[in-house]
Amino acid sequence: MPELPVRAIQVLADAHPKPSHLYFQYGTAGFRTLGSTLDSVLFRVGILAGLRSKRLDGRTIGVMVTASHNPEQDNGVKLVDPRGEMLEASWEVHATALANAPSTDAFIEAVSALVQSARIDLSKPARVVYARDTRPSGPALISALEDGFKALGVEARDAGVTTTPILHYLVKAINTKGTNESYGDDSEDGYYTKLSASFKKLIAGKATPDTVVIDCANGVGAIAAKNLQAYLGTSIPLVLENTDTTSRGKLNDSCGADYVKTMQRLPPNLVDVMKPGQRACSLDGDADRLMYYYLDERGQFHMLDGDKIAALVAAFIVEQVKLAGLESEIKVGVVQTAYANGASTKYLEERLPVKCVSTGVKHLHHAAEHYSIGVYFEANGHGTVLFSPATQEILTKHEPSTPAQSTALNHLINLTQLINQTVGDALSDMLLVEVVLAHKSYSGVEWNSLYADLPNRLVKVVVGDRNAFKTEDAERRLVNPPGLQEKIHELVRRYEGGRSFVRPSGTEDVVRVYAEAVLRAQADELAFRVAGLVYDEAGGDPAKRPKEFI
Ligand code: 16G
Ligand code: MG
Repeated sequence: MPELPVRAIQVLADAHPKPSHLYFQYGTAGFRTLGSTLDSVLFRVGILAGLRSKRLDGRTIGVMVTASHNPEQDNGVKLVDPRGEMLEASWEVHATALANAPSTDAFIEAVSALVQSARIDLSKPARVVYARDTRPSGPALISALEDGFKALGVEARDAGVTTTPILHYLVKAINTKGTNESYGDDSEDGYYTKLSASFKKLIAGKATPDTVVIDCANGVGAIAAKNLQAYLGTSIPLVLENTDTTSRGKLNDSCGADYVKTMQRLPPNLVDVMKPGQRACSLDGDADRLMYYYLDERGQFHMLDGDKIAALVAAFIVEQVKLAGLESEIKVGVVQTAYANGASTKYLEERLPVKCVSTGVKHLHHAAEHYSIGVYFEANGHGTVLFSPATQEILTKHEPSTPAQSTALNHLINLTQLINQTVGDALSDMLLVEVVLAHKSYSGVEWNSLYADLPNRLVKVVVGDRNAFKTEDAERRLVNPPGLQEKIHELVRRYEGGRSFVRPSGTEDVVRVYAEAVLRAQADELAFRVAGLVYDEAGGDPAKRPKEFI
């Protein structure tokens, strides 16, 4: 039985000491904080990823270095499991334990304990594929990660600077290579070819889509969008904006999907670019979120968020399943979180099964796996569509009995190729949206009118200890602090169409309050009043109480 290469780990670990005053937590988005503090974390993640691979018999694990939509000075790292999915939840605890061991000796002890408790066979190979986004802190963090690989003897493949969804694609493609479940060629070329070829098939015979403006958030999505554009050729005219990935301070600055969703307005530098009636979309800093919008004839901004994408896509898939004559065999369902606009939930529930789960991709993804075709989107624009293995088999084996059935069946098969089934993917989702719009002959206006969003408001409250807030029922009800939920409920009752919930953030040290109501002013008032309750309950200093917390 081989032993841990303690000496090699020791020497390299000493070169990446843990800052003594910091505590790191592997949360919904992996480790994420100021890039300059993450050196030891990256080294240790290198070792952790290797151990995870050994545990899974040498299957390839992914490591993505990114902080997504966060400001440029932040960075982060997350692990990707062999099927291209988020790291299994039980290993989040191991990640946190390894990251916080105070010294090299304590770290080696923690690694040994993990090897024992997870029964890791050290004689197995360790294989990892890794990538980073465009953040300036990326190269140094990657070299810390590579030291981790070196210490454990990991066979590591550098995927360079690329998007989070492409890294997930690579992981799945590598692990399914040569099997009958092969996901595609394990290269960026394989990814672009797969997306562009299926897109072209899906829009064949339809009018070429109008020009779409893509706000690339000055991030890695700009590089990927440019590559994709070359593969797409003339099938769809794209105009790429916010593509400056080299000037400091530009990443996610007044642009990108998160900016659009939270500010509910155009990125300022698109104001002069967009013409009335024109569609545009924003990617986030690692290109796994997508936010659509358009300006109407009067120049008014209209946002088409993750909920609107879910409504558009789910209705289209249901229609194609019916047309293919597969209604009784294939059940389509939708997964949302409590942040889904109430109007979207109502629209979807009238048409198909809808499930609400806790925030975070892993929860949505797992719930979506329970349907034959599971559509999941968070309101913030992260989402995808999962086709179960049984459904994929039905699609390949089904014998259509009419030309119309055959056409719909082919559309569904091509959708399984177009859609990134490992994780939300802004570029794949953008092409998916354009396919549906082309098939329905919808402009942004018709798409937007599927249902009218209820006015809503999201407020952050800074509290002493966000961990004092505990929720149940997919975060829709607070169980701690005791008595607070009753007070919220009492308030909500007074607002027409009122709904509000409170949950601790998984990525920031705050508590989030969401509220919606039939009228804009009422949604705002409800959000601020609930925020006031939270602030008072959490022991906020009365002198510092924000004045809008009525
Ligand atoms: C992370 C999650 C996203 C979630 C957000 C919530 C992943 C890959 N990303 O970005 O799904 O919506 O966190 O943030 O799981 P919050 O907990 O701060 O509200
Ligand atoms: Mg992201």
